[in-house]
Formats: sequence, structure tokens, C-alpha cells
Amino acid sequence: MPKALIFDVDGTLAETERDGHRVAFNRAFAEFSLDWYWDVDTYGELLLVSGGKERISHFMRAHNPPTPRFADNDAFIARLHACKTAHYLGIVRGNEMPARPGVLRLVEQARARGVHLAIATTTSPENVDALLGAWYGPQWPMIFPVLAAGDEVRRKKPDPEVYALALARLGLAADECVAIEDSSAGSAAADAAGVDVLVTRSEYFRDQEHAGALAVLDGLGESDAPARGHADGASFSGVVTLEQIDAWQRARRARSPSAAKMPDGARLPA
Ligand code: XBP
Ligand code: MG
Repeated sequence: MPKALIFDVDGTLAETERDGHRVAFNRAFAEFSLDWYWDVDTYGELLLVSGGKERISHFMRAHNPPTPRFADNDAFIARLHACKTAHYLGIVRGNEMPARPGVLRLVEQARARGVHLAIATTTSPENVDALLGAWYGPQWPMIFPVLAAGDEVRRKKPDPEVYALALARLGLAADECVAIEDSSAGSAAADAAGVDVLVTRSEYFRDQEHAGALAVLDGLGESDAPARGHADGASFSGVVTLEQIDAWQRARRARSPSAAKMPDGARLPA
């Protein structure tokens, strides 16, 4: 049984990208009087770049949009991203972004069974605070006492740094934990940190493959809406519970005892 579940946030806990982050970016562009607009498809392409500031920078290079001349591009991007984050906080605090099916159920089961809960995310701590605060109130850090987020690390997913930071704060070894992710950048980060990863693909990443995952599913499932996907080369339809996760981990270790994962390239932040 894993001693901790390490949850990604965007796309995993909730479908925050299309109607949350993307809308916030566009509101910030309008507030800055930029003639920029990220439609759903363009955002899907840009989402392959982890990190909002990095995404803006990539967009400027790749799409060469009309941009005012700034002496300091990084300072402009930082100001624009701060404006985006303010809009995102408003969206989350206003609409209470719903948790994906099965997320609240699995969190409650982990709490009841004394399994630690942690967050490892590319987004900012304030965005996590708004999302989890909307669901659990201000006491959410009692439920997720470990948070590794955003600019706390120098290299974002798919680099394993954010997972190495979460593991260090948990005080657990990689093979004592299971990560839950929605994207290939996220599953690659967890895998590189030596953490078994369960993938619940989000809407933007429905078609991505994850060779090393414990299972690749369309969600965590509820009793009246089972998750579907595949695990260990077999199809799966059901509800993801701690017992199911434990069974997948045991099956993996039975198949290849040496597969007790060691982090490759996992680095603690300096
Ligand atoms: C997904 C990301 C983040 C969000 C936007 O994070 O790549 O950049 O898209 O948030 P996760 P910021 O690791 O939770 O899937 O603008 O705050 O970066
Ligand atoms: Mg994600």
C-alpha cells in the first residue's frame, strides 16, 4: 500500500485549463491591450509548454504576435503572468472549479487510511490555495500538508525536480509513493523521480501515451461512472481505490522485482 499519494493539480484534480487558465490568459491579454487571443486549439498546442510564463515566452517566439517594445521582456512577461494569475484566482474563487470524478472520494479514502497526501504542480501555490480552498476551506493544508509548486523549482515538468521536492518534504522514498497525473510531461516527471504514476488523462491530453504508467485511464471513476482505460496490458473498467492502486504496484513488482524504481535524474533543488 503506498504511504503517500502525490497529486498533480491542473487537469488531474480538476479540468482547469480550457475554462480556467486559458480564459485567465485571454483576460490578461485584453487588460494589457494586447491583440492576442488563445482559442481552445491554440491553447492545446501551447499547453505542451509547462509553466504560464514559459508558455507566454514560447508564444512570443513561435507566433511572433504584435508586441509592444519592452526593454525587459522577462519583466513584461512576469507582469502579464501576474495579471493572468489574478484573473485565474477570480475564476476559481467565483465558480468553484469542480473536482474531477473520483478525486474527492480517493482523497477521503486516503485520509481515512492514514495515507499521506501531497501536491506536485507546475502552477503557483496561490492557485493551489484557491482551488483546494474552494473545496476544503482554509484548512486544506491539513489535508495536503505537502505542497511543491510552480517557481519553487528551477526546472518544471517533465523535469523530476518538483517530485523530488515533494518527496523530500514528505520524507518518503520514491517507491513508497504513487503519483497521479494527467499529461505526458507530468507522468515523465514522476517517472524520472522514480515514483510509480497513475495517469488519468485530461481533456487536452486524451491521446497521449504513457509507456511506464501503472494504468492509463480516463479518470478515477465513481461507482455510477466507472473509469475506463488500461493497466498491465489489460483493459480496465472500474473505480480506482487504494486497494486497486496497491494491486497494480504489486503486479508490477512481481513482474520485475528489479523494477523497484530508483530515481533517474531526480535532483533535489539546490
Ligand atoms: C499545468 C501547467 C501550469 C498551468 C498554468 O500544471 O503547466 O503552467 O497550465 O499555471 P500541472 P501557471 O503541473 O498542475 O499540470 O500559469 O500558474 O503556470
Ligand atoms: Mg497536469
